[in-house]
Amino acid sequence: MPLDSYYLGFDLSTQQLKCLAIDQNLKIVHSETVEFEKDLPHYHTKKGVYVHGDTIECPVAMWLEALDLVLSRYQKAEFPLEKVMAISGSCQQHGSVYWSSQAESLLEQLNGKSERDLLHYVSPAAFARQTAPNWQDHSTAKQCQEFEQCLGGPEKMAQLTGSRAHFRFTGPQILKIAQLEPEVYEKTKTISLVSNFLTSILVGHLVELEEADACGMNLYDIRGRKFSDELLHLIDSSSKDKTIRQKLMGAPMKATIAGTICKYFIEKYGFNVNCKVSPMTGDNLATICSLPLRKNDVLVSLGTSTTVLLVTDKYHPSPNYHLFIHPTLPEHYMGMICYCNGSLAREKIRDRLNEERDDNTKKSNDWTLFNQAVLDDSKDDDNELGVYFPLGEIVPSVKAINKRVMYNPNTGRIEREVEKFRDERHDAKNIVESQALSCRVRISPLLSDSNTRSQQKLNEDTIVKFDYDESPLRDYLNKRPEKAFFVGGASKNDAIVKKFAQIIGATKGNFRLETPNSCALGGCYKAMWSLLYESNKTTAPFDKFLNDNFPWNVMESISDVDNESWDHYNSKIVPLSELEKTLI
Ligand code: XUL
Repeated sequence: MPLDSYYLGFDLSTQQLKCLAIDQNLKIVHSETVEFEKDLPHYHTKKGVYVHGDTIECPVAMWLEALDLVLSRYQKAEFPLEKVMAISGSCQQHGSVYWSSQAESLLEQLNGKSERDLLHYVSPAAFARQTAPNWQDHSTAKQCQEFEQCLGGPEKMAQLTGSRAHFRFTGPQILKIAQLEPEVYEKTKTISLVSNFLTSILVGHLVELEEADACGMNLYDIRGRKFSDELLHLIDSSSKDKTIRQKLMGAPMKATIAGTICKYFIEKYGFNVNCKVSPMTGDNLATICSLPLRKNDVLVSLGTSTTVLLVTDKYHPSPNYHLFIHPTLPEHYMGMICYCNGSLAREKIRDRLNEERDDNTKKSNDWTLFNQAVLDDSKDDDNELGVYFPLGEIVPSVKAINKRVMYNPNTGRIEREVEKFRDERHDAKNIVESQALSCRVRISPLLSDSNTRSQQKLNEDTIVKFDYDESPLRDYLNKRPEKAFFVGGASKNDAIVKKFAQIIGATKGNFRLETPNSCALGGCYKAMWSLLYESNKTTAPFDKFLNDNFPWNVMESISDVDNESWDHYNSKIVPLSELEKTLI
């Protein structure tokens, strides 16, 4: 590659289109963002979407305008777009675009013309529907039921497609459109996700779905690596599912390069004629490409909600989380666990502790008391456990509830429920412990065996149950992630992150970093590696390439590997399982 090569990563999310550029040393060199509500007010979206009751959608034309606008800002900044060697990116998952029969010929114009803008060439005639259902839509309860009934329940659904049926997933969304808008469905020649919509515009013709993102549809048989005949048939039984199969353009794309950028972008913005486009993927999938995550590594995002992403080669699906094919590592999957109760639940306890004080920390969002309590290792709470779900929880799937119990440390069995603990401060420690422990036991079935064994005397034959998994305690005692990466607001809190690190128990280190650009950056790295790999400039698989080239100095190495603490928390696995059983 020429020495000054650049790589672009898009992030087409709910509220904005970002475009990030890195150089060949993986350094971020430029960024431009178009905010939909502010920069494109004529679409009248609120936070990027239209909300009508449970139905949430976005105008597709807005994305086309945003693409021209973000690239014109690059041009205005005199960024050398002719030196961009490859492009990829991240798009909101699950959204779907309904193309008309004219789409292909209209896109074809992008291979010759560039005087007008994308909107002029493509919209509205290329679309059978002017809006795309958005991932926040929750209007498909009926269709989700039909999906799960078709296969025989949530477990069967998760087994086949990596997730149980979800309102936002594209299969139920397409079924809803086929049922409620039959004329639109009829007029639709091609259906794409947001990811292959953007790839198609950049290469100037319709391209197939990207395989990892296709796992967010409830339609893809992940192990068979093909669409499920039964589920396609459920959407469209008219011609033995042939029509829907054609609409989805046959099998998803597995290639690392989707094509070369089309003439429109070369002539209008000065892109290089050889600039390659690697398929865009979903935002969470792009996020794992933004960090040097390898098999058995885990990313914990401590935000309003807690999200855990991990790389695994074990296909162990559950109705409580998601598995997707990994976008860049063959034979690997990405696990995604989403919890509802993260920061807000912790803040409630922090505020209560502060209220007890009569100095000026009272209402100041001050974490001092909370953090002192979290790090208090006098172990005077070793027979206590609490779960704190002010909002209904996804994992475990239960209604809003707070529950505190005392258990017998010798057997792990619950002895009694209590209104309060002996000391209110114990709530701070217990909430962080039970949140982290919940992450730990849920990732466990997705991890390979490690060599560590518990030093404690525990009855390893005791059966523990978490959600749909029932297995002996022993299965949880020798599974540890290798590296753990902490991101999101609460990762800045030393006490919270330290406790999470102790309990999750990574064997090769804990890291913390700020990731304002993770989706777009994952796109940049995917673009760069795909091009180098395709052109034989590297033979390294994606994870090795990124580990070798990653700017590790952006990362803070936090708390050393702490085997003693990890072992200590093994004794709370049985009590947590027992406590969760009482919530259902
Ligand atoms: C993932 C999901 C969201 C959207 C947001 O399943 O629905 O993360 O992708 O962009």
